[in-house]
Formats: sequence, C-alpha cells, structure tokens
Amino acid sequence: MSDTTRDLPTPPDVIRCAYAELVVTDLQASKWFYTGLLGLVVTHETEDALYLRAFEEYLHHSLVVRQGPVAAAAKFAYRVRTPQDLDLAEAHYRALGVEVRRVPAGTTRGIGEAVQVVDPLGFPVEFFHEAEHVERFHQRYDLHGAGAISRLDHFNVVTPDVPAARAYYEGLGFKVSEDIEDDEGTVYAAWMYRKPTVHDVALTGGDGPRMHHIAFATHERSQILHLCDHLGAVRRSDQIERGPGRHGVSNAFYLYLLDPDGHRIEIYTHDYYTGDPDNPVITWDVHDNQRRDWWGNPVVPSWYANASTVLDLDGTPRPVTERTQDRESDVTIGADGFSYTRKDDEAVGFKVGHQV
Ligand code: DHY
Repeated sequence: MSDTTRDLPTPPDVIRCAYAELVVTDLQASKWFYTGLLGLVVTHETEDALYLRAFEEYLHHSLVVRQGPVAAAAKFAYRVRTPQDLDLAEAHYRALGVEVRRVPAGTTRGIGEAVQVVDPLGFPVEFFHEAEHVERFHQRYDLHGAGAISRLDHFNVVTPDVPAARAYYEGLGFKVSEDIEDDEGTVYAAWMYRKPTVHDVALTGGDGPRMHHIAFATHERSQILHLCDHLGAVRRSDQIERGPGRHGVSNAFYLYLLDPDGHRIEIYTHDYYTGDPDNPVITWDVHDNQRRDWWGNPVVPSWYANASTVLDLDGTPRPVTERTQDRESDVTIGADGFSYTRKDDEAVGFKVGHQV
C-alpha cells in the first residue's frame, strides 16, 4: 500500500456511501432476492442489469446488480458534496499514486461525471456528485412490503491491515466510531463514518481486498423479522447466515442474508447519531463475548471466513493478500481462543454449544 499518512491534497467532501455494484451469475435468481424478497424498487432494467433503489432514495439507484461470469463486487460509490469535489478527488488519488479514471456522465446509467479509482486498499471506488433524480417512494406505503428497505447504510470491506486502512480513510475525512482491539494493540475491525451514523464503511481484518457485505437499513425491527419469516415460508431459510440479533458494536438490530451468489447483505436498523465533533470512540475488547452480538450468540464461522471477490476498473478479479496479524476467529473461538461475558469471572464466557 502507498503511504497514505503523508500530506496529501485536500480530500473531496464525501457525503455518504451511495451505491454499490454487484456482479451476479444468475440475474433472474438475484431479481427474486433483491426485488421479490427485499422489495427494492426497479428504477431501470436491461437484459443484463438491474438498477435498484430503496424506498427513501431519490437518486437513480442504491444498487446495480449486473450479470457476469464471476460473482464479485464491482464498485463502491460515494457521493461528494459539489461537482468541484471531483477535482479534489482526482488530485487526491493521483497524489496517492493509484489508478484514477475520470469518466463522463452516463458511464453508469443515472450517474453524472465520476472519478473512479482502485483505492490504496485495492477496492474499486467511485466518487460522483450529479445523479438523475427519480421519485422518492418513502410514502408509497401501498408498495412497501412488510420488510421495507429504506436506504443503503454502509459497505463492509475485508482488508489485511486495519490500522493502515483506518489511516487511509482518515485521510479521506472519515472518523472512527467504534473498533475492536486486544490488549497487545492488535486491531481486528473498525467502523468509520461521514454521514452522522456509526458507519459508511467498516474495515474487517482478514485476507483482502474482499467485500464482506453491504448493508441496507429498515425503519423497524419488525421488518427484519418479517424478512426471516418470508424466507422460512418459501423454504429459503438457508439464505439467513447470521442473526437476527442485536449488535454490540453499533447497537443496531441486524440480520445477515446471502444472495444467490453468496454476496452477504446485512439488514440493519437503529444505530445511533454520531454527528457532533466530539463523538466518543467506543473500543471493544476482542474477548468480550457481547461485542458482536449483544445477547452473546455465536458468530457463525462462515461469517468470519467468507467474503466476495472484488474487481479492478476493467472487471478483472483483484488478487488477495493474506492477513498476517492475529485473526479474530482464532483468538475468540476454538482451542486457542477465549471470550468472556463478565471480565475476570471464572465462569465459561460463552454459551454452551458455542464453540466449534
Ligand atoms: C458489527 C458488524 C456489522 C455492523 C455493525 C456491527 C459487529 C458485529 O456484530 O459483527 O456488520 O454493521
């Protein structure tokens, strides 16, 4: 990774994570998942792509799902405050020494001029300001199913060196809300934001670059529970990977689903406001058994192990670098790992049946 901590040209003013693009191998199967189950609104459909938006979104899309040969994440797009921020983005990334492309309006349907980069962590990232406006369906209750998705909430990316990734995102003006560490100073994960919530991007320590998940927000917990009931009713409970539950980190209510290609999609609600300049950072001990699930329920091994391939700007899968630091799954579960519910309590720190 290039040195992201030295003085760099002023970064663009990022407003929020805005949309993602996923490559899937069976568009019709994905159409059922993203529209039939999640109820995302179809803004536009072509033979090989779906442009989808959540009910509160008035920009053209929150998600592009595109047919392709290999399941992968093709783009993580952030909206910037003004058209001039594109110039700042271009100068910032040129100084970082990574690949930068300035692409004209319409390169992605519905999106204005954009700056596309392979960021220093190896992810395909886009910055845009202009986008086509479409009808905001926030009050089209006649269309909202019982599991209505309101908006895109965040991206979660897997990267080998979390402190280095954190420094890069701090250089882009992001702040940390929460992180997971141990007493020796190893950092296992960090949550970072621009919009005033817990995160726009989370950094998960592991072999990367890979996409851990993207997350959509609902207004209510009942909508998350309904998605579980819906999947049970159509005998697709195997697409529920983890949860529903309450996160320790972020305090949000959560559910992790797997789309037909195994892309992990989180459904998320009720985190908290982080917009004041002195918002306190919360650091969790990696051995605290309530950090990832407030009720102490186990994190399934697949959640730690699996993640989606990411592509470069030409659509080629990016090579993956191994994490060399300790892995959270190793230090918390199994023969060498431990976790506690009450620190210094002699009792077993996890629920019977937890350990693999
Ligand atoms: C956590 C994971 C997320 C998120 C917020 C908090 C921590 C965890 O429970 O694993 O994906 O959005």
